[in-house]
Amino acid sequence: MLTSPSWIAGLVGLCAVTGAAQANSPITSDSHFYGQSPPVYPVPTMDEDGAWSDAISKARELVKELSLEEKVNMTGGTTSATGCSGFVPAISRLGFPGLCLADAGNGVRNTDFVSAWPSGMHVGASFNTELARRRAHFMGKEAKAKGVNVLLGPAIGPMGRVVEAGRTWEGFSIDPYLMGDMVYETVSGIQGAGVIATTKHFIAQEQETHRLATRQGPFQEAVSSNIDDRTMHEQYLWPFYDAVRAGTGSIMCSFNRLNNTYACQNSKALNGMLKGDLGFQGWVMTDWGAQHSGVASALGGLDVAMPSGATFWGTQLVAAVNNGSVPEATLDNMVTRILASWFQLKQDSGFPEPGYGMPLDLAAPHRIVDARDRCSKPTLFEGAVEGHVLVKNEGALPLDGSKMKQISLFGYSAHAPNTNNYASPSGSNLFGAWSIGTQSANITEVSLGWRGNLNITYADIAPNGTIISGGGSGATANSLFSAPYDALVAQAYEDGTALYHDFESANPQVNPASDACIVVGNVWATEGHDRPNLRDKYTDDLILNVAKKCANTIVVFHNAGVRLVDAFVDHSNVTAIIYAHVPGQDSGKALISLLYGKENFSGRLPYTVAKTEQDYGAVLHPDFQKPGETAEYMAYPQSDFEEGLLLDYRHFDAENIEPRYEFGFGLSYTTFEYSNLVINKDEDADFDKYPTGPVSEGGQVDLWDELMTVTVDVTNSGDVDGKEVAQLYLGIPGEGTPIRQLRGFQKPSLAAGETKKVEFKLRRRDLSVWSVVAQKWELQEGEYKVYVGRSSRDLPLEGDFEI
Ligand SMILES: *[C@@H]1O[C@H](CO)[C@@H](O)[C@H](O)[C@H]1NC(C)=O
Ligand SMILES: *[C@@H]1O[C@H](CO)[C@@H](O)[C@H](O)[C@H]1NC(C)=O
Ligand SMILES: *[C@@H]1O[C@H](CO)[C@@H](O)[C@H](O)[C@H]1NC(C)=O
Ligand SMILES: *[C@@H]1O[C@H](CO)[C@@H](O)[C@H](O)[C@H]1NC(C)=O
Ligand SMILES: *[C@@H]1O[C@H](CO)[C@@H](O)[C@H](O)[C@H]1NC(C)=O
Ligand SMILES: *[C@@H]1O[C@H](CO)[C@@H](O)[C@H](O)[C@H]1NC(C)=O
Ligand SMILES: *[C@@H]1O[C@H](CO)[C@@H](O)[C@H](O)[C@H]1NC(C)=O
Ligand SMILES: CC(=O)N[C@H]1CO[C@H](CO)[C@@H](O)[C@@H]1O
Repeated sequence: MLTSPSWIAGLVGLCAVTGAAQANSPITSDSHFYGQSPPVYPVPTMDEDGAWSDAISKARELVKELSLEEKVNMTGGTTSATGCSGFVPAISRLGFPGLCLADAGNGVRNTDFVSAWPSGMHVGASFNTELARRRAHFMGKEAKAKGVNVLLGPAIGPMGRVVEAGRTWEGFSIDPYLMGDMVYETVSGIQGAGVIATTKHFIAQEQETHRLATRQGPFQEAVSSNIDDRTMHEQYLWPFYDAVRAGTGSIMCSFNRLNNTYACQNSKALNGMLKGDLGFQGWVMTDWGAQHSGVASALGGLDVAMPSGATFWGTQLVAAVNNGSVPEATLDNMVTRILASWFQLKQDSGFPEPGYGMPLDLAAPHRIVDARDRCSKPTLFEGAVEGHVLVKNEGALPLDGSKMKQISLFGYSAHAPNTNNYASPSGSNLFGAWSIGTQSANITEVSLGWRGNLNITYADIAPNGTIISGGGSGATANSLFSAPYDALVAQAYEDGTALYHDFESANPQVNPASDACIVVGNVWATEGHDRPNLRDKYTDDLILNVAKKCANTIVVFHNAGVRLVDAFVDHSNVTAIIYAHVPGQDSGKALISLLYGKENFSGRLPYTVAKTEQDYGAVLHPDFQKPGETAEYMAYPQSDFEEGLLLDYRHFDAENIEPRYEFGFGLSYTTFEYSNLVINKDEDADFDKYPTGPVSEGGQVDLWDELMTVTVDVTNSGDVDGKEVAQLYLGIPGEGTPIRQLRGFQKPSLAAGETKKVEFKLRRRDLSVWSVVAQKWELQEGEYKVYVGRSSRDLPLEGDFEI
């Protein structure tokens, strides 16, 4: 994947961590920095007059009272007598109680009496921003009740560049527009409940393989994501604009290097893009252990080192301020940002003691803090329902309970796991596992061996029961949950349906009297490992073995990532296929309601399902060291984002590859018709080529100006009520622009026969491309194409306009 041999030669020098900042050198040519990050110093100051002005002045007053040691203390985590994942130390004499930081973006983890929310990918599949906001609000409320000041989520990176990546399920979608809308609502919801959101990981950590540097054994730096400026803005930075616009109080920098400089000391990324161009007012904290330097990270825009400042800061930062290597004003800025977020979220009054409901040892007697709000139940349920995507239905669904004499249920993922023990050593329950053991020879075992320094065996499915989230720090802790089997038993009981089940055999017997056979498999993914496969033979065979004997075989996957289906999709006895994603605690209840038509499927794929692995191109696997590479290369792994903007459906469109199921696709129990496309320029909209407004949170303020309005009529043309995801794609003129890009979606609820007018607002950013020369978002001259319809490939309405 190397594009330049000179790169290897320069690596050692480039990768060396320099202590002192380079002077503000004028940047004349982008190409000068190929594979490197340009220096951007100093750290921007905060915006005195913006939405944070009160909080900033209160924070400044407090900072004046602090000694140098106290200030430095706040820039590093400390241990605490709580189960919080991280802790910013208190300054008790001034009434600052410290901050409890806890995992993560799908609910508070590592504790009891909280809810397991649908995971990010499930929320993305719902295409429902209102639901995303409600979920975030209740997640924030639970965090607050537990005394969690800072929730370590949402995750919008990885975005899903690498199809096999292990953490993609934590984020909403590979599409930047969908990701951006969802993170805006999520940050707003969490912070609306009084808790600081941590949008992570900044930036371009797209694979688990080589995400960490190794200092034991063969020396190795973390992978470097090498990204051109335009791709950075239009893909990876895009949703961070939305998160900052929503006022995210904190941002977590990532493990990887970016253009060969560690993300947590990358001055171009932190000072230049985040605190400069995007106008971010909060604080940047490291991922756990992602700090790699002292002076360089302080000058490069980092504010807090987690889990501890002792490695690079602490007494050394005190020394660096005393000898002038780090200006005291820079330290003041770091501490002001932390305290300002605390004031901004009004945590200085009425907030529980940090870590109040986060016991250190869940297995020992402890204070019971039930954080769950009864009012959140409909949100948990609807959240679970709306992330299910029905992709095949040959008359099998909905099931009519009165006609079901007998149903057979198969698959290791249909039942609850053997244990659900949140007091387990992994600090969570099964879903907190970082890898899962393989207890059966039938489970594909893959040694990642030469793929990286990870030498682990890793199962691509979770064989011990259903999954409601993926694993690692984004896993959820659940107080209880509904597995498919549990919910089906309740339904069968009502209907008097006989239930046959076998969760063990790979080739189960099928009672020929079965009216339907449901096979439930899963796709396991977790932080720390990329996935070995997009399909596993064990589950494919199980499905085929059932389909051989059952004319009505319904396949369900709980999938924490893309799952291919071509081994069985065309089998005439496979009558329905459902991507159930990672639905959280109401999993079984939601699935059974959908199967029986009490609810309608309304989820759409937030990614593309290919026919074969190869169709994804070079981004299928993580980049990894190839056998035979030089030792030098092995020490400095490189990942060149050469595909640029052509990810997922943009790639399939550009290469004219027919996907199995395209981005945005999903079936319903009803049908929808589109008509009446109207495209209007808004009155007094300003079509200057570049935005001219000042920078506020989320970049130049006029990036968000609405310039165009598109309306269409959507009709429910079927016999039952349902929700449609109406999608708008733009073909933006100009060089290097993808054929179509999502730039609007709406989810109207339509009674049978009903028609509604759906409106899409196109903002300046939606119509712009990032100009590398102007370093601004630029409107394009020429003809813009507008497509509206049901998915990225089913677009019955077309129009255009000129700028
Ligand atoms: C990374 O390098 C590319 C190629 O020179 C450049 O376009 C881009 O701006 C750089 N980005 C960062 C964050 O350093
Ligand atoms: C720094 O924080 C630690 C707790 O982590 C505390 O024991 C110590 O007193 C603090 N030092 C100062 C100077 O505030
Ligand atoms: C200042 O102190 C820091 C931290 O101990 C050290 O890394 C740096 O080299 C010192 N700089 C000078 C100019 O003495
Ligand atoms: C799965 O079950 C087996 C035996 O029943 C056990 O050894 C293994 O630890 C379990 N794995 C997980 C992740 O719970
Ligand atoms: C990985 O571990 C296994 C057993 O633990 C060992 O046999 C194998 O050689 C290791 N592979 C590599 C590439 O280190
Ligand atoms: C594994 O598969 C073999 C044959 O493919 C079968 O005989 C055996 O029962 C299976 N084991 C389990 C635990 O499913
Ligand atoms: C479909 O299922 C029926 C049993 O109901 C079986 O007889 C038939 O062979 C199956 N079809 C295929 C293609 O396996
Ligand atoms: C919520 C909703 O719209 N439910 C409808 C889904 O479709 C069934 C028929 O399959 C209707 O009965 C429900 O009213």
